[in-house]
Amino acid sequence: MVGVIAVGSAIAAGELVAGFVGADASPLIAIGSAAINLTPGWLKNFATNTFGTADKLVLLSGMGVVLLAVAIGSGLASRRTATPGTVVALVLGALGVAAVMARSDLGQLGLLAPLASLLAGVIVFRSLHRLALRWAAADAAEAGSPAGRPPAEDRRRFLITSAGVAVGAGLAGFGGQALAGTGDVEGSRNAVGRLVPARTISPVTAGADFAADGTPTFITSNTDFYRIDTALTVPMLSTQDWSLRIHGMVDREITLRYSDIRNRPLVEAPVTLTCVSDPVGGQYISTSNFIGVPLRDVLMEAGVHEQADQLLSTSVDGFTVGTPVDVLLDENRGALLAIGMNREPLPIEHGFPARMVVPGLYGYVSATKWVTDMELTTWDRAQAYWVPRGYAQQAPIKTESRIDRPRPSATVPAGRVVVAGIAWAQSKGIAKVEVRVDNGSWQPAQLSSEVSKNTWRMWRAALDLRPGGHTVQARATDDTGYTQTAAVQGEIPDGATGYPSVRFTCR
Ligand SMILES: Nc1nc2c(c(=O)[nH]1)N[C@H]1C(S)=C(S)[C@@H](COP(=O)(O)O)O[C@H]1N2
Ligand SMILES: [Mo]
Repeated sequence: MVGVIAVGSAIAAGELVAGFVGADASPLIAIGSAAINLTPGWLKNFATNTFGTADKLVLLSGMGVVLLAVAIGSGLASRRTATPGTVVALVLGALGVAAVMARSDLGQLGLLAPLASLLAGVIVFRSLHRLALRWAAADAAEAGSPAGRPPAEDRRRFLITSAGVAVGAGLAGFGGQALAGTGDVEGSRNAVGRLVPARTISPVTAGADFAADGTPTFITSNTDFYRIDTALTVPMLSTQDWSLRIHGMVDREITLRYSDIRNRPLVEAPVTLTCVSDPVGGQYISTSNFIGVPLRDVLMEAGVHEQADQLLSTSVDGFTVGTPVDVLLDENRGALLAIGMNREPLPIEHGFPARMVVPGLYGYVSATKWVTDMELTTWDRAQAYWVPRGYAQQAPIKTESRIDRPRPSATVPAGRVVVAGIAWAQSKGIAKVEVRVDNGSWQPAQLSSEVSKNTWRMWRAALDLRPGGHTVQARATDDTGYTQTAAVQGEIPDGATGYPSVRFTCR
């Protein structure tokens, strides 16, 4: 019990001080983030594929279980003297200090949180331990000689102090969470208001989806948009605090404030974002009407040197992305420094106040959220976050398709069966989708109207099927004439391939 209360107090003290000096200074969160950054690529991939977007909850729960076990263990090991528990409290505290120090986005004040945590852990453990020993000694004395001091008093003191510390820790922890809350950033986001574009590129037309036949809606709502990032807690950055520095191989370094972006004529364009970790048939793909300013214009203002071939962008939490400069400067590509999705300011978890959006490139090489720094450099001089973790340095989105209906293992009436899904080849465009049943011959599917080469396209095909089990497959062909490969490949290093395949039953 002493061990558990001490560890709880240490965490609570860290949270409370982090509430004042910045949520990211929380030693618990810093250790969790360090764990994410140290996780090898294959394991991180396993975690996202197994737990999806709940992977962070799983990590935090796992940390909780480990901490509880360590707390109980060090309490049990300290039956005689307080030394083992004190050592554990010091080691845990030092881990917190090291994890917070390793963060590049925190000032020196940030260290106060893990230091408070370390002190609280050691002090609470030693104080409660002393009271517990006194009670145990009084107990033993009473057993030995009836004339001894009554143990009831020592027991009462220990229990009351423990309860007081536990309640205090609880209040401190929740207080810290409330202080660090989203309040001011949510307010900053509300203050931006609705974003109205001066120009809409490729407006979404009717007939762009076959939602009635089971495809997603053409535009994904902001709440349904898939989310992938390494951030254990969402970075909280107000428009006031945000700025973007563009430097490196440029003629003139520039720093943009939020108003510098907001006050320009904004452009809006639908773009389908895709994650490299999307398995065949997966859900890490969504489409939004992104609003912002052309990234090309911003880079031209800085004057990009001829030799610069990589843009290394960094988010406020230190995550980095490497993007080919020629793609960003290509007028036809439409790369955006985006501040909005579907006419709203970016949701905080999707990069508020500003992020990059580059059609045709997987998210990890293009879509930096909470972006605050852009350095013009070269491919051989800098490696972005995922590259040393086994992913390709350059990763254009592959031409792929997905079957949305029927669902795997579904049972549908025999006869006319409508198969429907999506296909994508951002920046190239979808020319054709074909389906086949039970390895039969490929037959063309009907395509929805094309909105943009940078978005997904929906397809459907009506089949005539006899009762029994069937397997349907699909394949897409893009506007360059390339047909998606049947070769099965995993997500690492540059995106999964293989025909999507759904097995179902007709009755
Ligand atoms: N700051 C930051 N930006 C990031 C990431 C990240 O981990 N941190 N992940 C990238 C990846 S892998 C993808 S697929 C997209 C996902 O963007 P979304 O969460 O808005 O869908 O964001 C990209 N931008
Ligand atoms: Mo991704």
